Amino acid sequence: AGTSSGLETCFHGRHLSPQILLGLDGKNWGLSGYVARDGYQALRKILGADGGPGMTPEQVIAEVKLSALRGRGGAGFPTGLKWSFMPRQFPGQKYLVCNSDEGEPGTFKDRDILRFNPHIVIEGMAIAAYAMGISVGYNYIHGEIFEDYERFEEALEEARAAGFLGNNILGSSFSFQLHASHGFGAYICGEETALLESLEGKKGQPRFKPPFPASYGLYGKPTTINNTETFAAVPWIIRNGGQAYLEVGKPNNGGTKIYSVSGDVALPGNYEVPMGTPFSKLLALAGGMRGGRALKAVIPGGSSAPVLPADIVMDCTMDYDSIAKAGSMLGSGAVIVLNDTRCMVKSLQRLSYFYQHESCGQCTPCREGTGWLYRMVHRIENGQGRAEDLELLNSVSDNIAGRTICALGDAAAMPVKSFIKHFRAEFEHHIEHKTCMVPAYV
Ligand code: L3W
Ligand code: SF4
Repeated sequence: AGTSSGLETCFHGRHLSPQILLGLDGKNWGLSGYVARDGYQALRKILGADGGPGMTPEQVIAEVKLSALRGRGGAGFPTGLKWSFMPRQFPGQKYLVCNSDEGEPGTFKDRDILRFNPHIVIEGMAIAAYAMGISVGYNYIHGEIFEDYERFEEALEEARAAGFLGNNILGSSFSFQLHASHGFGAYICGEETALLESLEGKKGQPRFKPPFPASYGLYGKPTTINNTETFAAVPWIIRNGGQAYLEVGKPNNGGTKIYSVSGDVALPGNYEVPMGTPFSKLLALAGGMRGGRALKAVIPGGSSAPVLPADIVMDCTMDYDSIAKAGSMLGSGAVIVLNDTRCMVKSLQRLSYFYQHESCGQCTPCREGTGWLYRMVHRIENGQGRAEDLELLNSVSDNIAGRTICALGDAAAMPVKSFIKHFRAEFEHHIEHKTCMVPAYV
């Protein structure tokens, strides 16, 4: 195992130093390659299998807290804090779950981690399980990616055979059984409680929160769920210390982050850069604007994040706090770049179609509201808009946001409000002149 299959030809990871998450050059993804890159040293360290004193679970959590690692799935929740929610003395089964159900439009980072560096996720999960006293874990992998799923299964076999998973890991008293689970491709199964329902074999529909999974998770048991990229950051933190990871990034935003850069750039792909990297530098790394066109707007954190006009985003650094201050979200780190030929009405129409299609239909504001949003944007795009439509769009969005079981409702509403706020003239032109004001697509 390790260098088989033609998947490597798809590798498009580029990075500034240090590179922590994606593995070297997309080659030798297997155990030997990972071990040569210091793989499983962190697991040896915490278990004292490197000849050192080992680390207590509390010490592991303290390092993760110090690192300022924040959840890479979209919410940016502090990882060490989440781990400390897990009840230590719970008498029954507890679970660890990795959310690899990457479905956010524009996001394609987790599949590259699974494809090029699967053992880093396994090691990160084993360390997390040790820190929280968990003996069983699952990696829920998006249902529409097949080769990456099979590769992860292969990596699991390698890790079990080498004694990094299973009973009495590396001769210690710590045991951890890790399994892969293949999802079914629905976007909503990336929402953590819908994912749990799906993992239990039920229809993937979100649950009310609270209770949070930390107290009522898989099969009703305490469960910690983290994103793939979050787990992948953990081995480096344990090897090098939380302080070192923090210093790679900026205060409250530790380490590196993978940005999936897509749209009108010359070199779309995954870029791992330190937190706090200026947006302009990330854009340059992605080859700049394709064809030398002007930058019009950027969706900085996946389709759920509000759009930012060029002048605002060019002043941002790529981290949770800077993007939030600018009025958007870093989200999952999907950076969608739009040039000056992109029609913002058409762009919003595509996003709105996605959310009305992916709504699970459980709550009325989302089920009905996302359909309303799509139909209104569709009619504006098609020259049938009405003068009152923009206020109606804002009103429907306000009546969805904050009134639903899960964040999909907010995610559908936020882009609408931001597109109208920043590009109102384009919407008004469509309504008044029944045509588009921007030049043709390139
Ligand atoms: C215990 C408390 N646990 C919060 C836990 C909670 C969760 C995490 C964050 O949405 C966002 C959304 C999408 N006791 C707790 C607690 N927790 N308070 O902390 O929770 P929350 O509710 O802030 O976020 P969320 O529901 O996980 C995620 C955005 O991400 N997004 C979506 C991306 C989708 C993908 C994908 O394709 N898989 O990445 C992108 O921006 O809109 O805002 O674990 O349990 N008191
Ligand atoms: Fe389902 Fe939408 Fe309600 Fe989420 S907000 S539970 S996706 S209907």
